Amino acid sequence: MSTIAAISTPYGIGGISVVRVSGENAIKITQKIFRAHDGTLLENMNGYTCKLGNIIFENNTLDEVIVTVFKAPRSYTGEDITQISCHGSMFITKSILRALLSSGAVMAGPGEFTKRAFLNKKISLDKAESVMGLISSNYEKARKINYSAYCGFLGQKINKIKNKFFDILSDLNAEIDYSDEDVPELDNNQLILRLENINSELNNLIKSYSIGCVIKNGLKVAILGAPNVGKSTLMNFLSKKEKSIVTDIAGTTRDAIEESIILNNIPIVLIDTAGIRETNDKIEQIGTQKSKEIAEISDLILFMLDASREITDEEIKIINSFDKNKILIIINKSDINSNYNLEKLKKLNIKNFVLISAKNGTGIDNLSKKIEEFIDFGAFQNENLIIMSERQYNVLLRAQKNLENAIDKIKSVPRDIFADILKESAEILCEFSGENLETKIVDSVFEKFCVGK
Ligand SMILES: Nc1nc2c(ncn2[C@@H]2O[C@H](COP(=O)(O)OP(=O)(O)OP(=O)(O)O)[C@@H](O)[C@H]2O)c(=O)[nH]1
Ligand SMILES: [Mg+2]
Repeated sequence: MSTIAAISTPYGIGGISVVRVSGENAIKITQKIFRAHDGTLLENMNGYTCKLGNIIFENNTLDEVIVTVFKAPRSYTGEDITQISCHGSMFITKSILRALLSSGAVMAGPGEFTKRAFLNKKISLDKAESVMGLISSNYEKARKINYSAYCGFLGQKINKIKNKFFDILSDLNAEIDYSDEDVPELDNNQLILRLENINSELNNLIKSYSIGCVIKNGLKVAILGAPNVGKSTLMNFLSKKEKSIVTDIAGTTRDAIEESIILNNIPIVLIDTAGIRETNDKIEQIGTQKSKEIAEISDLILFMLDASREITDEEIKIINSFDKNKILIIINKSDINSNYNLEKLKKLNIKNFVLISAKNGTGIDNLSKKIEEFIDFGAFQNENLIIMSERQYNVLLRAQKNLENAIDKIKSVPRDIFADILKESAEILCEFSGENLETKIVDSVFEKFCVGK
């Protein structure tokens, strides 16, 4: 395999930058451009040690650096690695990379270091995916879940499920192989119970993906309502920015305005929309239509009413046109006189109401509590077992489908065929950690990584 090199730190100015080299000739290639101050040759260094020296290329001393050496197989990739820590100027860092490429290294592709770690069996594919998740974690919950996956909790859970499959398969094989002898036949109901138990464990993991998606991409929350109820005021309060224009003129917001926020450790993509109403204004008509479309694709609709007046028939009609399971009614302007008619609101058949003042922040704690309840984090107390990757989710779905097929057929097919179907489920589960996977699927995982990781 070729020897690869890439800049592993972010593009920009920093205290230091790191250029990483991995492969059979990593030490030889780095040596071509490095002179240690004490004359030590890199090949004579032990793994996990470093030397101070100069990078010299085409008779030009580029920088004073520290080179750290890792020797195969005790390195991130499992290959020989050198890491050059230089002064953190983009010009210096790029010059060192160029010197390495001129000396025999090739430019690393996205995620190629981690891909080599996987191919050299240093890490499983699910762990590699968690590395990517860790790098992109930008708040505590995401870090925690990705770190659990990185520590292997998910992988261990999958192994436990796989072992349950293998136990059943070995009992089935004993029954098939010794059918003429005194081995008692397995009771179908007992078998079904054992398989249902596996199915429920798979199901918990599969269900956790909805939370995983929220953690990864944020919950899409649209603020909807009639003009002038205070939607943009709420957007600005929650985003702590003057993101949307606020005026007392109905129809101020004409287009959807989006902002990512973290509310009580919940990542949210908040969308302020144009007030919905029947109007002859062409721009407002388009805005109203757009608001309705956004409502359709959002995970949660915050439908805002004005506490100083009764709900209108038009508002009732709009609320009734949406999926009620994803509506939270916000009654805004609680700081002024409340004239909303609770009896009328109760008839809407929506369980969740929150009284707030977007202007002074009253009730916002309650609002974030309601959003948390909506996501139902409580159902997934075990943060070590949340699926964040679409690939892993699809592996689990396929394994489950196969298992359900096996349960369906338990009484109608011969035992050896039944055992084959079950074996297939176990084999599908092996893909979770990357065993038995086609190269193109492995490649597609690493293509999403950044270069240098
Ligand atoms: N008293 C009080 N006034 C509020 C509150 N929230 C918003 N307002 C006022 O209501 C008016 C309309 O606020 P906006 O946030 O622009 O309302 P909107 O729903 O975005 O309106 P459109 O963009 O026209 O659909 C402004 O004068 C706000 O200052 C509140 O909680 N209390
Ligand atoms: Mg507005």
